[in-house]
Amino acid sequence: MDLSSGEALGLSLPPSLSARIEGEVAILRLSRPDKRNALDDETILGIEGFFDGLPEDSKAVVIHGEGEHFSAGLDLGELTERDVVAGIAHSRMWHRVFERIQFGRLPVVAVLHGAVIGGGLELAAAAHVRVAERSAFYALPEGQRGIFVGGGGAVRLPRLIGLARVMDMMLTGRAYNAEDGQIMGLTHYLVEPGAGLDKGVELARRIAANAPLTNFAVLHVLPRIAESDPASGFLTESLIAAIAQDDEEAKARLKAFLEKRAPKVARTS
Ligand code: 1HE
Repeated sequence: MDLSSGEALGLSLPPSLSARIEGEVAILRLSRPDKRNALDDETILGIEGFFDGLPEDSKAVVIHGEGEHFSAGLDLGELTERDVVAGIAHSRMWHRVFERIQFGRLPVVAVLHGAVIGGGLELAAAAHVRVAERSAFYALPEGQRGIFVGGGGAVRLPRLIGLARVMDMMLTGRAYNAEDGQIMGLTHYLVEPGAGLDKGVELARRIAANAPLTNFAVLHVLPRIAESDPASGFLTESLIAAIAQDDEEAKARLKAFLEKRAPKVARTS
């Protein structure tokens, strides 16, 4: 896909970010390759600005990185002079922005390649679908750097890959490769180098074609059900199922299937 054909998004983003529109899909690129897409405050706040400024008709988002790496994580150059109070505020700022991704209006696909480290992995964990190119590798070198994850990784990563793995990664600095990440369920799709963005946009288009209420329920209701006690979860599931099926969009889609106007589920090879 020729991404340069996409329409530039008229947002004022920092130089470390760029954004384009491909129909219903908005594409955000981390564009600071000389610093391996390290995430400084300006970039994190720029990500927030991107999500705040998305056009009404955008239906899904893809995030990817320019250059050889997705992201080297927190910009370590910004860290040295921060005291405890400023450190808490900084981490809470990351939390706010990444919550905006995870619990925002639109499904987000992250396309990962090269280094996906520290805060870069935390950013990826806030997305809803993750595509990895075979070059991707994952690490949490916070132990070696004398710091701790601060972008929600302590909450999101154990839920994705298990507490034991996250402990090992943080204690020993172990890195996992793209195949490992796929096997452990960190990523959903594994593709050849250079094929990630096309795959991410293809998935985002498929997601954008869903009924809006279903996408809302998957983003906002499903995670709450998964975290709740089973009795509350079952009840909430019944409520959202009833609300979704009552929507005109659902009725039209079900009718289309019954009248053989909608595609069947394709068997996988
Ligand atoms: C950086 C950063 C960064 C690179 N902050 N400047 N993250 C880390 O501990 C990862 C640190 N980075 C690396 O291990 C490597 O840079 C990479 C494996 C990602 C890439 O290696 P390479 O050989 O391609 O690049 P490089 O030569 O190491 O780096 C190129 C430049 O990017 C260089 O700057 P230059 O001015 O000398 O050219 C590096 O200093 C710079 N650079 N990574 C600042 N992270 C919310 S809490 C989250 C906590 C964390 O994220 S901890 C994990 C931090």
